[in-house]
Amino acid sequence: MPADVRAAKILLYDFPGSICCQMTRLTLAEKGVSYERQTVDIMAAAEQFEPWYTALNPKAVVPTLAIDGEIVTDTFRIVHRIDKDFEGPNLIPASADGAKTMDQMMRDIMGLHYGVLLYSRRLDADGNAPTVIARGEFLREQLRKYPERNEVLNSRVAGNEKMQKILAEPAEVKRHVGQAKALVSQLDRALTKTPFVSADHYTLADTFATAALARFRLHGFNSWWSGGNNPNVTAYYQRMQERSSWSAAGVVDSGNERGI
Ligand SMILES: N[C@@H](CCC(=O)N[C@@H](CS)C(=O)NCC(=O)O)C(=O)O
Repeated sequence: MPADVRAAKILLYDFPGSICCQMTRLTLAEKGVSYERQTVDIMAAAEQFEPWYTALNPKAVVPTLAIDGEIVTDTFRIVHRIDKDFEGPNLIPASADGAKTMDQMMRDIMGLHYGVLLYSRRLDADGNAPTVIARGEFLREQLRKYPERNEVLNSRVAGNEKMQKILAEPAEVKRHVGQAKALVSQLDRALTKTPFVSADHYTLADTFATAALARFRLHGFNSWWSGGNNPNVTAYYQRMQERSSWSAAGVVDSGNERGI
């Protein structure tokens, strides 16, 4: 049963530069949903590990959406839920096949390793990423301070070590960057058929594609769709920037790369 848009209190636990939060804010904006935001500082203050937040989101990640107090986690589930529950334009292709293809495209976009894209551009002369090493130390320090948070912190330390391993291996870095570049070509091919990445109207996949392209641009990979490369994406990105949702959602594609 759709919630009453006017009556429901919608609260997004959010971090401005987070790609998943930008996907969610784009969905809320495209759907015309009014909502409040509460920033969870996932960087310096590491608020995602605080017990009040892990009680809402046991994986200690943003975003989390509260709909009249009901907690929804995981970006994929959150954006589908927003589309289902609220009035406004339908953000899913009408046909079952179209909806399936859209979901797959969203999973392809979500499956990229955005951390590798960021830090591969910032390796020192020895091939290390000082920020990633510092983050690992920070996480271990958090673990010493808050042993009761060990489950979630241990998995984050493991993720950090895995990223350090990937960054130390040029072939692995190349593979991950190549996957992101291939996704842009995939979007370009889709855009030869329809003006949006999954249908002839804006869908949830466009929220994912827009946030991903913005992230690639932020990291300096925008040559992938300029100078004649992937021209359909060039025009599409321009159109996405011109939509009111772009500024309403605060999409970040320039400035401080660490604000994510
Ligand atoms: N699968 C999760 C992933 C969410 C996620 O990784 N969020 C990042 C920000 S984009 C985060 O909160 N990171 C916190 C951290 O790394 O400690 C989802 O889709 O909600």
